[in-house]
Amino acid sequence: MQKKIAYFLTLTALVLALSACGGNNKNTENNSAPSNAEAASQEVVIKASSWEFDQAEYAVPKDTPVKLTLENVSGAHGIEIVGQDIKIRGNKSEVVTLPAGTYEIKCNIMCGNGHNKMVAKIVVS
Ligand SMILES: [Cu+2]
Repeated sequence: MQKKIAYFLTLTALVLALSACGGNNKNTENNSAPSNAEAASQEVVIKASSWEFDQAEYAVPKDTPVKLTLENVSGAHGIEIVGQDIKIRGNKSEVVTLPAGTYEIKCNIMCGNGHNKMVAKIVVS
């Protein structure tokens, strides 16, 4: 249930971000759901091809909203940040904020022979 709500909020934030034409300055002072869609300080692009990611490790600043973009160079792939309930499928972006640590990412779309080899790390510090 919690996951569905989080997913819905993310989706809503994305739709708002896409449809915002500058006039929507709604300040969400809601402690439980910080609006971080507009505050991403940087973008981290993860390029996926069959069957590997373009880097073994991706560096991300801790506790900072970062726009995570998945780019499929060849094949159809997704990413899942293990233990963080963050999933991106296809050529999409998501703003994420991660606490310090090292996280495993893996492809979450069954993409063929090398699917199981599609792993990398996100190092948050
Ligand atoms: Cu895969």
